[in-house]
Amino acid sequence: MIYNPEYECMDIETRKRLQLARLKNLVEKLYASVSFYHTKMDELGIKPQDIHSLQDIGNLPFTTKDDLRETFPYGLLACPKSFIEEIHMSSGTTGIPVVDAYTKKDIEIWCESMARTLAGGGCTREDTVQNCYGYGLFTGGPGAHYGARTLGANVLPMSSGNTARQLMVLQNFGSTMLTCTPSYALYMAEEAAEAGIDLKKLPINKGCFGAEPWSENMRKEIEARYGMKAYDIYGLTEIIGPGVSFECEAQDGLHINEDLFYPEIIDPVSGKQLPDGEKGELVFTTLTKEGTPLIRYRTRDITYFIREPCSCGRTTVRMHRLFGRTDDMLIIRGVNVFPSQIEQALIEIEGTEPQYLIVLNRGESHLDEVELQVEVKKNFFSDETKDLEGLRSKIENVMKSKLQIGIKVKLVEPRTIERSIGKAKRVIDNRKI
Ligand code: DLL
Repeated sequence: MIYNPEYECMDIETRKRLQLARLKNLVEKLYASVSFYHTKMDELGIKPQDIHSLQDIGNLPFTTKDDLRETFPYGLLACPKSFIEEIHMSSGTTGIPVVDAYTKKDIEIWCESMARTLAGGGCTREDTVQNCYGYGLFTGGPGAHYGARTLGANVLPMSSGNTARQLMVLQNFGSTMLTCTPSYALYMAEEAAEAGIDLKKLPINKGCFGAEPWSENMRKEIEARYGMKAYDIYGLTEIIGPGVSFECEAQDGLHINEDLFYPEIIDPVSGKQLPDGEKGELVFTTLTKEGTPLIRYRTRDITYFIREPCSCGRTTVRMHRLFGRTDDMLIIRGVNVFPSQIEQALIEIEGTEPQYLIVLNRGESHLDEVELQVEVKKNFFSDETKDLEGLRSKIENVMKSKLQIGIKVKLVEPRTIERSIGKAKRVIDNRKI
């Protein structure tokens, strides 16, 4: 279902005109009201009236995570503080967290963008949404909640964790849609199997998963275990939370709500815009926000744009599911490695689960050493050491050929890698650099 065909299926030229009008408005407002942007634009010698076309956005300054941290918590507020009705914060795994402050209108924008998102995954007012994203400062729980309410669906505000209770609710409340991180969806499925619950026999038939990297293999695994369609959804606290982009029934790229969040792809080193189809860093300008609007925010997420028409009828640009982050990129003995590449390589190896942990150490020779812990499928975990040894060296060979570096593989028993109820932790970096 398309929640808002007027905007989602808008003629492309009409949308461009709308984006330009919104951009001009935003730049004028921020130049006048936020000293951070006023100073940055002055430094670059650009005035609001210099924006004549969408291409001119390339002359505007970027905003970075460091800028947000330096102005923490209210430095980028573009309205009186009394207009703020809700505040959210990133999980802030490193350093000071980033803040999104929402006015009434911002919450409405969030409701709209999340209604589009859940509708993309097939949600209607007939659905019962079991929402197991965390509620609180994290945007996942409240975002999915707002979207489900806007669609008129029934929402179960579970939050994350307490898996036994999640399964009890799943069995008894007729939940038809699941919203949580993909790793938690898999964990719940494992617990269900352990408890003898056949998820495929329950009404649950679709889910919207995001907030962390996941692979096609994880999608297949979730779809098979639940008997459902699993959709990728993307967003970040700084821009609105979840609701920035989402998959439709075609499951072929994520539609960006580009009338609300203007996207660009840039070369992360030179900062230059890249042509469609080229992989680079995703950048967003929030076109309609009031509380903490951002110009050209560098997400550090890596993807490329797909402009070909989509079979669903939406005309919005799509982004390929994320390839990783510029800052999650590991540099191992000088080679750039993304955890997602390791995951992608693992899926091709029979006998392994998509559960892994990358442990980095700097050895006595001062060389980086990588240990990849991989869970072996239950039925593969035998006492035959030679079978396991064969699997281990196969994984090492595949990694060597895909990543161009040698890594040590350690096979671990099923369900020994710690599961998370929120975002999964895939890397432990013990290197002291
Ligand atoms: O994770 C918002 C969200 C909640 C998105 C629920 C989807 C579902 P943050 O905590 O600010 O916000 O983290 C944002 O998470 O820049 C990406 O690196 C990563 N991320 C989000 N969605 C995906 C996804 C929420 N579908 C950061 N695939 C982003 C891969 C994702 N990574």
